[in-house]
Amino acid sequence: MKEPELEGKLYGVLKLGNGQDQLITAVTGKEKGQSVIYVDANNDEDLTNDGDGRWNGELSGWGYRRRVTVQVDYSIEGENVALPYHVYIDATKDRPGPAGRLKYHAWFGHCHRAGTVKLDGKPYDLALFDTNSDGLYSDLENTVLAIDVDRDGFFLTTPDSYELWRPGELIRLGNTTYEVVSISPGGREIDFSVSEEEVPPHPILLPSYPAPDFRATDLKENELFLKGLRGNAVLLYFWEAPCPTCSSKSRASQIQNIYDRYKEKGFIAIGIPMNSDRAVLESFLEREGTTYPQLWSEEGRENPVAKLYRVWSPNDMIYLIDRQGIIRYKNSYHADGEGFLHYNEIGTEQLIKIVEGLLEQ
Ligand SMILES: [Ca+2]
Ligand SMILES: [Ca+2]
Ligand SMILES: [Ca+2]
Repeated sequence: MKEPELEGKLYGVLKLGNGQDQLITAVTGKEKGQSVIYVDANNDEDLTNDGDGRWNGELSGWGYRRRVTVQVDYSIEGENVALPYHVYIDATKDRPGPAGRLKYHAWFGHCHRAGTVKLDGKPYDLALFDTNSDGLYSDLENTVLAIDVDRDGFFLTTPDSYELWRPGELIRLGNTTYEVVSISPGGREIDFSVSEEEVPPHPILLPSYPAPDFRATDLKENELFLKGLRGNAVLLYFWEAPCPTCSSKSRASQIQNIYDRYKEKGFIAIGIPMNSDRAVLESFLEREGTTYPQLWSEEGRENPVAKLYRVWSPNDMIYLIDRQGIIRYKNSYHADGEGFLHYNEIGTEQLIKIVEGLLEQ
């Protein structure tokens, strides 16, 4: 291994792909007093011929990031083939280097496995994301699929996107439901079969689209039917009760204040707690003094209404639905300069303004 001259060298390896050489070496240390990292991106056992060692990203003050495209070996029909693969290596600023603090991952938004597939008689752009960063796409339980369903040239990759399929989800396009049968390790080939099971297409969970209907039972055994609430402005709040000893006033109780203020004018709030422990939830609600309906499912984070709205973790997602059943607001995600998704926080004042706007309609 040919190496650059560095002070205080620390080594790391990335294990990627399934080919001849699955280990890609990286070395960090100091060069003229600066922290650097050299990655053997072309995997030729020479750390000096892959460009300079500069970190090329900052992590909002606390760390460094190196974006690098490495050549990963894959075994394809008995032959070794190197394919490009994006890797992100992060390190904390105070102690850049391995010792458990150097972390690498594939970046969700940038993937080197994109192509076209013909499904339901039409060509679609498709991309694969390797969510466990091992360079392999064949482990279906760790591979997410994106299809440019609306053909606008972009993959919408928010977690609730209608253009994204999580592992095991059936794919509905046009009149056909598909199932992913297999993906080659390098992600260049994907086999679909037509499923006998029929599923509806993913709902478009964006403002100006209809809110998906559901029928569910609340903690007091009342049945709630979203369609039956037409004529009212409805707030849906996906959440999970925190520890019973937390002290600050919760978002759940802020929503209670809005509910108290506007319920006579046709405003309804519905909580969708993703707790699996009913006692924890009920004692929290009692302490916070909330009275608006809270749906209850023993399935916790697998709550069917949360699944319908593609809420995968209790992230304080709020939807505001107008009197006609149309989504008018959601505190969705935004992408930062690096393309990473962040959740948009909404203040109570802003929520009130939106509610008032909906009630005037
Ligand atoms: Ca090299
Ligand atoms: Ca994988
Ligand atoms: Ca699209």
